[in-house]
Amino acid sequence: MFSYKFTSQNNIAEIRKKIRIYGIVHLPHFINSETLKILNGEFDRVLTASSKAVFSQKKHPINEKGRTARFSPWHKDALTDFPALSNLFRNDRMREMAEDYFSPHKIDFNDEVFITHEKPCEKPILPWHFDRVQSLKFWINLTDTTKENGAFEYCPGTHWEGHYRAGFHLSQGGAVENIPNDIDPDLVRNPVSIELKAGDLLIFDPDGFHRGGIVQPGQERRVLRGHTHPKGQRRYGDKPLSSGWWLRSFLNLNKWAGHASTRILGDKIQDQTINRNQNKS
Ligand SMILES: O=C(O)CCC(=O)C(=O)O
Ligand SMILES: [Fe+2]
Repeated sequence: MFSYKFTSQNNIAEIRKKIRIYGIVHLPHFINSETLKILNGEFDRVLTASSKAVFSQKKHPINEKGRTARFSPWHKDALTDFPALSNLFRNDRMREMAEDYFSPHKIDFNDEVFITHEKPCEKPILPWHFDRVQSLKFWINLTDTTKENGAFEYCPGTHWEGHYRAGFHLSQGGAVENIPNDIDPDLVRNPVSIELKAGDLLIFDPDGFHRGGIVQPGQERRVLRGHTHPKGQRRYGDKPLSSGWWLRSFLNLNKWAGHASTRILGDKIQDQTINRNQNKS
């Protein structure tokens, strides 16, 4: 069994405390081996089969031979087409953890499940970043996963930095999509490569800095993750006259305030963190 300072018992108060401190919590043995077998079968089907509960099937954006799918466990066909996957991400215990974490704010509990199958590739699965859209993620590897399989990596404690970086950008009148989120490599602190047993549950705040590792020749990585969003939180588009739309307009005085609303940084030490759309590496 793998154990980390952010490993926890299945206890709501302890889970909340570990996510608050580290941005991440590890719950060993969340799924039994019988269910894992069924989930592995549904995993293969969800990437290719046609079902109205699956709303996207694509190549992985970076992992050249990798596949991805997006699935709604709440769609009316979900329970019939993918019963184990749907039941897993409709799980009441998971919901309790998510509600406790965001309380008193309302949530859209696992409104999307993102499924990825990564294959050997020289590039990391994803670069160091934090997510632009706010969420809490429930992550499960369907096979035992080590560094060789491209294990997920996370910098414990950096979720506070990502949280304030995102808030700063938005209050300066930037859009969610344009948040500079691919972290300057010099600013990555104390990364941990999170090796897991199949069926362990990882819950993380993606405001923390994270990336996917490198899948070595002859290896693969099979991942399920449920995305829980705070209800009504800004996404990529801003509707005309919404609060986000006003913040982005010239009426936002922060746009004119220069260094009255920022700290000064010399040109030679500037933060090199860039937005994903500008990242050509
Ligand atoms: O695939 C990975 O290891 C990184 C995943 C990631 O960036 C995310 O789930 O937000
Ligand atoms: Fe991410």
